[in-house]
Amino acid sequence: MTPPPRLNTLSHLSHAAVHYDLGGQIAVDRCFTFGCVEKRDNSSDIKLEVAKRLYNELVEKLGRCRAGKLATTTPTLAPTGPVPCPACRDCQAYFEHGHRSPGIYKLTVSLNNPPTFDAWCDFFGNHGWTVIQRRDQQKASFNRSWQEYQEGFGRVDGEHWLGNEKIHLLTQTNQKLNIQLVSSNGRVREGTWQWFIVGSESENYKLGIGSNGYNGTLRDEFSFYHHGLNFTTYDRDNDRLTHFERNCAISSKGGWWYDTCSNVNLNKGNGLGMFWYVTSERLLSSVMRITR
Ligand SMILES: [Ca+2]
Repeated sequence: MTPPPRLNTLSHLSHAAVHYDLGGQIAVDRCFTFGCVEKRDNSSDIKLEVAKRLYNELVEKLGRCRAGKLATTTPTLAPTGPVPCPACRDCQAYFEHGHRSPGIYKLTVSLNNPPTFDAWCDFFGNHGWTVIQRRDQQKASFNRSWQEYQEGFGRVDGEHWLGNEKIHLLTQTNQKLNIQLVSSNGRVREGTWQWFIVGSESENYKLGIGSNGYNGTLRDEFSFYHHGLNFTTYDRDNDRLTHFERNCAISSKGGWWYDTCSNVNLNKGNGLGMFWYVTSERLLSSVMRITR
């Protein structure tokens, strides 16, 4: 983790605010929150209840900022454990606030347009990972409409798709993607891509995934075959299968980034099974998760 910046003077608070907006670190979080009160306490969108709760503590912190005392201390994560994160944008931000227990966390991707939502966070490899897809029981249907894929479906503590709009918002900053698959013989395969982005709805939630720096035990069929493809559902055909206006999402019974159909499809309908080209074993579970 990059060491948090040191705050010597009040003039550094604006830099701290920018830093916080870009992902945040605990050392600047509190000073930023106080600055937020100063600048925006008449604004309707400020989370006043949070500001009030922290106010007294922040006054003391600001005093230390003014005195330059923060420069003489090393601002680090609290050694006693996780600290509250009222506006964490992703699971990596929770990691930076000391959280290490996998579970459901509330994410706020944008303060100005607050689509606050629940997501499952995993913590490993010095990162907090936001789960965007999980299948294990293969009981939840993934044969869903454009709107359902857009908004997300399922339970975040079970089988689910987080939602294309949320994934789009989360991938506005550079993201890594990790996929883990478990086969019926118990074999675990995984892979991590260093660049992953999902476009906006007007771009048909187009997939961007880079092969550079890929590492894992899965053959990288995902970036090789699926990079640059639009998302398709049974009611929104954006695939490259044009013959007789056929739709890959209908034949595969699930929404995905289809070409003329797929070498990788983790949303394939129940009964058809999740699919990863050249992996002949039956796949029992999958999880897709992202981090900064
Ligand atoms: Ca088609």
